[in-house]
Amino acid sequence: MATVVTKVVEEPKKTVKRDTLRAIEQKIQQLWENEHAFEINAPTIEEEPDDSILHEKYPKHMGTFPYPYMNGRLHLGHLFTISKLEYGTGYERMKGKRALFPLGFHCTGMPIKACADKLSREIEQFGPEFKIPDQDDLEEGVKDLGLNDDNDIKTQDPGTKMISKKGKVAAKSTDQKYQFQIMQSMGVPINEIAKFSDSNYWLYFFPPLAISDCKSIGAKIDWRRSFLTTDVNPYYDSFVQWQMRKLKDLNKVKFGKRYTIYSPFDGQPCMDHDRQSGEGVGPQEYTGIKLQVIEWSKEAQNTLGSVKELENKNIYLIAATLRPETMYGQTNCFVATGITYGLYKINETDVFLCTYRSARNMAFQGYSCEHGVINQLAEVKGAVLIGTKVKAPLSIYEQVYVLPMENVLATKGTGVVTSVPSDSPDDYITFQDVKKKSAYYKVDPSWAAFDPIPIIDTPSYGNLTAPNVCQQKKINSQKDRVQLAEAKEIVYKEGFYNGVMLVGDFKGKPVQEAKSLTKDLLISTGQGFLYNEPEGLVMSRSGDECVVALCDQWYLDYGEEEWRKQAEKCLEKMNTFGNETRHQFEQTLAWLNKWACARSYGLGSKLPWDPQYLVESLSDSTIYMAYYTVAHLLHGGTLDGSKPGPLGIHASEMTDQVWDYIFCDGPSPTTSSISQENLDKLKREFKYFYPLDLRVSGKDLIPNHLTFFIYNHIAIFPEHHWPRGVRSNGHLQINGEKMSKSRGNFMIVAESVEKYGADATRVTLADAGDSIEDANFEESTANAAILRLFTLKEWCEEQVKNKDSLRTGPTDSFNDRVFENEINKLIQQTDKAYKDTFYRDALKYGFYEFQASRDWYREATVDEGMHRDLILRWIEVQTLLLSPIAPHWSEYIWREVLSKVLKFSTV
Ligand code: ANZ
Repeated sequence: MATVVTKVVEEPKKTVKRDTLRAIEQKIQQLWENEHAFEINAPTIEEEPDDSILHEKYPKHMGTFPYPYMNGRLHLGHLFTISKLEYGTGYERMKGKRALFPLGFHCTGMPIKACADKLSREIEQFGPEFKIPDQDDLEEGVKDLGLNDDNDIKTQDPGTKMISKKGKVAAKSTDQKYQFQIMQSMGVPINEIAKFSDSNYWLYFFPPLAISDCKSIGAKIDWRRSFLTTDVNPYYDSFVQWQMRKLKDLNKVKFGKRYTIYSPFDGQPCMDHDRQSGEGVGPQEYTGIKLQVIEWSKEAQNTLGSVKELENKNIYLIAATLRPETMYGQTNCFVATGITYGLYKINETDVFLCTYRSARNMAFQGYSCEHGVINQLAEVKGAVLIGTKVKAPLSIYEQVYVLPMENVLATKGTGVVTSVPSDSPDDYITFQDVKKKSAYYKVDPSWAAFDPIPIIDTPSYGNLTAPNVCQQKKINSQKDRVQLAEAKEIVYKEGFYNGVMLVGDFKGKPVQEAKSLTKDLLISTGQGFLYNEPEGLVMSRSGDECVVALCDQWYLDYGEEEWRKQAEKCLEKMNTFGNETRHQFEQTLAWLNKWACARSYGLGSKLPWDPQYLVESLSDSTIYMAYYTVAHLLHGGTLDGSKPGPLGIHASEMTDQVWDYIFCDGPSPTTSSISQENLDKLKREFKYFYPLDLRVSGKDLIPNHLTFFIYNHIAIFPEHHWPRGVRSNGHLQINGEKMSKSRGNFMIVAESVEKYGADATRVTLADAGDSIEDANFEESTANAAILRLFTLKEWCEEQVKNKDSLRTGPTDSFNDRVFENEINKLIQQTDKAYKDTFYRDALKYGFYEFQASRDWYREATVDEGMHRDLILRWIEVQTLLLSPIAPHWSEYIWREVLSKVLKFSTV
């Protein structure tokens, strides 16, 4: 207690309560450590040889939290999700189960490597002490290095993503533009930073901090089972390789060309976790329409006529469309007068006219002379192109003209829009506008002297859907953007669901069928091609705007019908602790398909059959919960598996046969050097702890990690080992505002423990909210919790000390009976809340209302006095009800105040 006294002297009033609680917490944590309180084992085979009655006789609970990504410290966002599992584990333990909570550390993927590589470049520039010459040089240097202003240190892991996405640890507003500055802001001393240019250094730096952070909060984690991912750990590496080979044997991993979001700068696909922005954005497929130039406008002739490389070439304006079936009704083509277009050499005969952005995408999709290389021959402003005569594929009109449009987006498609006024409200209104004000638009009236052509018949709006809807909605100008957007939605839906083709090769067919038939026709006749681009802006962590590339890839065939059906079956039986989570899973399963599972840059395990690739980070993290069940026996004592664990098994002995035996009920390995006894020990741990009872995570992970987790489990494990529960939570705010480091609204775990202590932090997190909506960590609640826990501790101590002065005899006065009844009722309500994982309710019934019941009793019995047995029972029950949330406090009261003999941690 000496430390407490010194602190009291230094800061007498403010922190004495917190410091008293913290001193207790540290003492309790030491006891837990000494007693190995959270090391949970399966019953040994000697204890119970019969597998079939294991769970019944020795109930268990296994819960996991997505292993955090090791590029920084754990913060309150991590802790919020961890806390849900913590409370659950504490509760299950109290219910007499062997409740296991293991935690590993994720190091797979690009971010750590990317940061380490950036540091290497900065060391080259500034030396290992990072001496920046002056501010101007700094700015220049930033440009040279291609660093991004918004250089966040977003954590990559599933469990942490929810925070980093919202609260960017942006260097921007804090003026930190270099990686070394970001490291400084993370508390790394300047003379240590150079060490981080070795990516391995991160793997040994952050995990011990994460462990001490978790310990400081009192987490019930069995640390013997922890590990690092990637090939630094040969045991985990062997596990991942086994998993990948197994998936391949099951025909779940395939190879082929796929449109993939890709960073040209990084030279590889850019998956969600490698992105600075644009998470969840995928490729959007368009049909590229080739409108061949027949005659340049005068101005275009002047500008381009002299360009040698364009001579004798087929020049096409390229329009991107989502509605290839409407091409029969093209009346003109639109460009924006202000956009600069390029003319790009595609091959020896063809030149495409489009935006640079789209040419860059095309260059990675087979439309350039050399893969990924853009060959621009000339450049021209849209205004110059007006009046150019083109041949529009399939159009009823032989030739049409290029006209101006205001609403063309430079960031979508090719910047060239082919116009079908019969079925596009935007096209119709713009076309009318240009017709009416041809002089204003500097358009020769003959260029716009084309009528909309009826090409699709619809029941509600006839055969000129767009003009009819525009008239109904009284839209007159290109500027009525809101109404135009509404009209567009109506017209698209009506055309797609109810439209029938009136003209062309698929006359009489419904639009739904004609769409892809027309697309195929355009492509097979060379008048069109598939063009993909990201459906929104995607920036890679290296600050590069991503494109869609057609890549040869290994991919997991998620979405394959049989596999998906099984996933749905697994979901049906799973507890999702609320319908929101279930619905999100259902939605994801409906659209999720092929997932590229290999990449060439970063850290990880090699793809066993194609070792030029690494298994990417969302693919090596799907069934590792099973690995926890045996990790301590394989390499307990080291995170990186550098020494064999208690069974003396070497990583090289972990063959596929051995993994199959442990996890998949495979036959006894024929050639294994591991003794049968040890093999059975491993298998027993797995059989006991699996299936996984609960996976807790942020809701962001439902569309990727958590769905992959289901898919992989069902592929690899028999049905009785499929996961039983997933609980997802919302984002954590602090004081009602998004967590954001740049705005100072951010707290790492260590800070919170320092400021409020472990239990008050835990109480506040329990109070923060349980739904899938955003939760809120209120600092005032944390302060109030300190006060409440402290006062209650004092009160309990006092009651126990003076118990002889309390009333004895029968406990049957009216007040006694009401009080007892209240205690019993609140026990039931709290128990239910814990069971349903509604921790705010557990806190409400088991702490706030529980105290109110005592307050009431205290006042009601002013005359008769409180009954000793009831007060002692109340204290005991309070200790138990609060223990999952404030375990240190409870353990202290249990052991030191109530002097219980039985260790509380094993209650
Ligand atoms: C022909 C067509 C016919 C179209 C038709 C629509 C209806 P959404 O659905 O919003 O993704 N478009 C293409 N690039 C554009 C750009 N850079 N700026 C503005 N509009 C552009 O839009 C896709 C449609 O928007 C495309 O399909 C194209 O017009 C237009 F009856 O092509 B459509």
